Amino acid sequence: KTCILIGAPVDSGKDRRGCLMGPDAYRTAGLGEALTDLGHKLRDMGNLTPATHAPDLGDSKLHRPNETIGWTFRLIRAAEEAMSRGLPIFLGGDHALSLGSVAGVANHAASVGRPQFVLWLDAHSDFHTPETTASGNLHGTPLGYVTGRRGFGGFPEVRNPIPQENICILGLRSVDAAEKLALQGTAIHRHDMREIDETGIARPLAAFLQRVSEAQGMLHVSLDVDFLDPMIAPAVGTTVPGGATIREAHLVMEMICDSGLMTSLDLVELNPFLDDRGRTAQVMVDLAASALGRRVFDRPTPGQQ
Ligand code: DIR
Ligand code: MN
Ligand code: MN
Ligand code: MN
Repeated sequence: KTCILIGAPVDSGKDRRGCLMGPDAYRTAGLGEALTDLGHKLRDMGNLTPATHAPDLGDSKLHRPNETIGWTFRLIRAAEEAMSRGLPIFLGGDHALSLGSVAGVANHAASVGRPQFVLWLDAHSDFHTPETTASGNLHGTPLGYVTGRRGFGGFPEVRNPIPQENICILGLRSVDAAEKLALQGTAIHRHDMREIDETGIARPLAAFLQRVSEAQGMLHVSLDVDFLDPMIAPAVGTTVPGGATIREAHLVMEMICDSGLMTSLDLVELNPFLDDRGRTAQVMVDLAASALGRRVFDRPTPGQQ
């Protein structure tokens, strides 16, 4: 595959600063070398900047909405362009980058006549709108945006909303009341940590990958650092205890790789300012490598053939 690294140092999606250093931390941790070692071709587009936007004057309940709008315009275009040339890996940056990355890849999927699916690996459901968010942090809104929820005035129009049933969220353990209420009325597949404890993480994931495969869909994977347990991934502003273990996370990535379905990837919410000698950046790089072919021995995934 040709992997296209797209640095997206988005830091406007929440008030705690530091995610802007994420793209360079992934490069420093050896993401490019890991991918070329696996036999992939590599293109690094460097770090993007947001499209021209109005200044944020601090007069909104939202945190830096105009800068996030600028990023969304820029990233939609970057995603559309990259999809025709390879497999884009969006190096965040906070999760607000996914308003643009997901909307952009969905436009490409529509242009080639294939359905777009999204796997969301996150402690949070990120299903707010600018109207329902309590924190004012737009990193809590990308799934609301890309499914076509109302309330995103000033943002680019979502030309190809992701159908609810094409979305699967794994790892949930912090869902705000307004999100819970809104999610209850949807067909979004959502699996909380209790379910993962009870059934294992492979079961809901295999079922989802099966649906993507049957529909011959494109698959965007959005990996939020806080999907992982804070013990193994401390470098994120919104840690929630009780997250995925290192082995659960690698299994997810290895199953994604075996499926052959992934067409784009976000690595988001890494805040290198909070890291411990680069270990979280390294875990994220290793997970990306698993998703793109690194393994100990080849074997069929149990339950899939
Ligand atoms: C919270 C945090 N639900 C909010 N969201 C995060 O601000 O809306 N998403 N951290 O990953
Ligand atoms: Mn998130
Ligand atoms: Mn999260
Ligand atoms: Mn499901």
